[in-house]
Amino acid sequence: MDDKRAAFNAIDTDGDGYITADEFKRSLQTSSGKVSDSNAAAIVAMADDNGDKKIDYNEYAKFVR
Ligand SMILES: [Ca+2]
Ligand SMILES: [Ca+2]
Repeated sequence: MDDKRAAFNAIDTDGDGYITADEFKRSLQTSSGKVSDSNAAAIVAMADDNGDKKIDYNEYAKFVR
């Protein structure tokens, strides 16, 4: 398993294959303190190519490249 996939799976805590703003916020909070709902949503929106408010693995891979 490559690092990017491992990182994606670590953020996708319910394992449905999508990172939501909620999951993203939780992952950031553990590593770097407080993140507001709107900040988490803004970051998700940045990576979200197809506008479904979730980040799938392809979008994630493109975002962190
Ligand atoms: Ca998920
Ligand atoms: Ca998406």
